[in-house]
Amino acid sequence: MSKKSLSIFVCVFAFIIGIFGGFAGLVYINTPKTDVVEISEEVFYGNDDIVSSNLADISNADISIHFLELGNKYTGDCTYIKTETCDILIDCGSKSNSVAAVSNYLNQYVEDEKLEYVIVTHAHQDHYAGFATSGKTKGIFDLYECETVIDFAGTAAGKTETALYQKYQTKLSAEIAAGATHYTALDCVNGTDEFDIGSGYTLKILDSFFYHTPDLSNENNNSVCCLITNGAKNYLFTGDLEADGEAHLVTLNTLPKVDLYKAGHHGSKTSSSEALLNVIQPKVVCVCCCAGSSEYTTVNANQFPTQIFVNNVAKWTDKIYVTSLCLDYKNNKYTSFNGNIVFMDVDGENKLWCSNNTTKLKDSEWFAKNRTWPTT
Ligand SMILES: [Ca+2]
Ligand SMILES: [Zn+2]
Repeated sequence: MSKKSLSIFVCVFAFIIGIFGGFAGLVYINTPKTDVVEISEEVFYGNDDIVSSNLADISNADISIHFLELGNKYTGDCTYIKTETCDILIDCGSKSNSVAAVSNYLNQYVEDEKLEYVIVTHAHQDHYAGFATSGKTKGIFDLYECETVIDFAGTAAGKTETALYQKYQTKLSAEIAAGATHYTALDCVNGTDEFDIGSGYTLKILDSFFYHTPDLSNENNNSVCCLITNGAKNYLFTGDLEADGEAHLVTLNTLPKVDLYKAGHHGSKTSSSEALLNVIQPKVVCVCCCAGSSEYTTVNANQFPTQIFVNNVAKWTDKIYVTSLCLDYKNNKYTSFNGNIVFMDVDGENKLWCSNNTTKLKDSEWFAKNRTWPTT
């Protein structure tokens, strides 16, 4: 064989192997394992079944709540909420380069380049990087007119000297100079804490101990917490609030049972405590994370969503959904878990649409390999 035909042969061979390997990989990722964990139905609390929905329902929904994938392997939060009159954004992580994924998504729904409400829960990169850009990198404040911005009342020690925080303040100041109304969460609880967001819904900024006395050692506890409610339906967002903050939250506020709870702190073992869950008794729980990632720990059970989180939530619901899945952190491989998760109220009915699938966490292949469902 000549050198040329040998190299053509090698190329073609490599191409076929590549196609075959890719196909085998896809089949591997998509094939459900047969040893799915058996679940005893009496574990559950008689939640209404959520109706799986289709994309068209989003435009008919009174409210839609979207938990977004962030375009990289890093865990972070970004929640977009749409009513008939308002576009609301709670956080924009995980990194400044997530803004591309987030804005591509938002632009499908935001018709006037205006976000009526923006909430920045706390000064951690995985929540506010998308607001804290500089130079040519456009952030949320550059791309959208943000009408009302509500952010954290305080930060941990030393935070205000960091470069990211200063970028955030620069962008926020510019947005305020351009006409935005700005409140800290403490301003809200001392003044106006309820905002009419249309479709009969109210955004209520909840009271939290750490607005008044910032947690100087744990930034997560400085999270802005809010409830979206129309009296019948309730949706709770607590940022990365930790168990001690949750204990204060339930004493400072009269919390209702909730239809939807954004898992605190990405499904960490230090949030979604019994004290909170016993009060809110969630029907559906959405986790913003890249599941099974070693970003924060190599201890499997403590990787988001953690085993302790599963144990705590399982008492109330098996309807747990997760945005993204980490395949290989070191080699930058990640994919969708449920994908972009959209929870909706359509004429009083809770509906769910996900860009990848609506498989419950406990029925997933990842769960069978990495978590167990409690049996009592
Ligand atoms: Ca708007
Ligand atoms: Zn976080």
